[in-house]
Amino acid sequence: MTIAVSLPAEDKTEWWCQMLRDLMPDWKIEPLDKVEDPDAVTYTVVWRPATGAMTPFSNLKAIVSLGAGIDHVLADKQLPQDVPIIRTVGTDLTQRMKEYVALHVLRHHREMPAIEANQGRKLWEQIIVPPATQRRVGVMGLGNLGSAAAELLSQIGFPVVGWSRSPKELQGVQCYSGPDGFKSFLEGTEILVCLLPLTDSTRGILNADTFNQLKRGGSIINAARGPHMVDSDLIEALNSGQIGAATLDVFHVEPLPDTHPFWSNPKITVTPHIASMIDAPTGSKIVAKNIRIFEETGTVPDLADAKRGY
Ligand code: NDP
Ligand code: OXD
Repeated sequence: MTIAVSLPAEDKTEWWCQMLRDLMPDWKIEPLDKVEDPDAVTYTVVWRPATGAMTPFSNLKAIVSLGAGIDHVLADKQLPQDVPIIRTVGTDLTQRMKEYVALHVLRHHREMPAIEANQGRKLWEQIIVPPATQRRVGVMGLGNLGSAAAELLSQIGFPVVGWSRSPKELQGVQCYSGPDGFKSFLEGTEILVCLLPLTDSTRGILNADTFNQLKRGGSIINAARGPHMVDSDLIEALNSGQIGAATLDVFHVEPLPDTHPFWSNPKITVTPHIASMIDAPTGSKIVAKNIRIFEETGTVPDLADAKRGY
């Protein structure tokens, strides 16, 4: 009974191994690249595993994604087929994302990027913004994270619209769904927040066509995945003024290469994929609980649907 753990950084892998060993003393917990007996591995716990990392394990019962998204697991073209994938989610993850979204929506709403730039020029310009009640915010994705963020924004006072694949009802949020609802969702939206999973249907969804349907001068917050964004379309929309500013937490390549134009664009705020990270002390408890339940019942509530892609 071995659990193989893999994160891109060795020290992080060791940190998670240690936390899981404390919680699961009956299990052998090993870094994935140091596994002694591949046939004994029944679970892997991974964040961005290397291609083919899981092929040696012929007795896998489930793969645990150290995060809400499973795109980083599905990206492995040699992934063993039909092995269930368990997401790692929970109240900490949702709370952190709510904080990030509220912070950046309010930052754009209150024109903080312009005010901060003015400080550098010692410029006393009183920028008067409308109250939140007159600024429509759109949230793409109404799952664990999007629905919690949308409800919080509504409580702050914004008129909030949300968009998901299937129809939803959320307190204080006008909900749209599917490709048919996309146009109405975007129309009149001034601050667009992306909290979609990365799938074949959502890749590149933050593009010129989407930007052109927003209210001119609006803002984009992408806290989902880098490949949702067509980078060149964003730069063009910022140059033309169709988009006023953007906050980006996720990128096609992470860490964002230092030659990437986003770093130096004054209209873009870059954050290093920290909107909502699961830390080992909290996350290991969720992982241990999920593995225990999966062992007992063969399923868990946080099972992803690999065919759907999230
Ligand atoms: P969920 O799976 O709980 O929710 C996904 C939502 O997206 C659902 O509402 C779903 O619709 C909707 N959706 C999926 N496909 C489409 C589509 N084609 N059109 C319209 N709506 C669609 O995900 P989470 O809320 O837990 O997480 C969302 C994403 O956030 C993760 O996949 C991850 O990429 C990202 N993330 C980023 C973090 C960061 O730190 N930057 C931290 C954690 C997550 P329906 O409800 O109908 O199924
Ligand atoms: C996640 C993330 O998917 O941190 O949980 O990006």
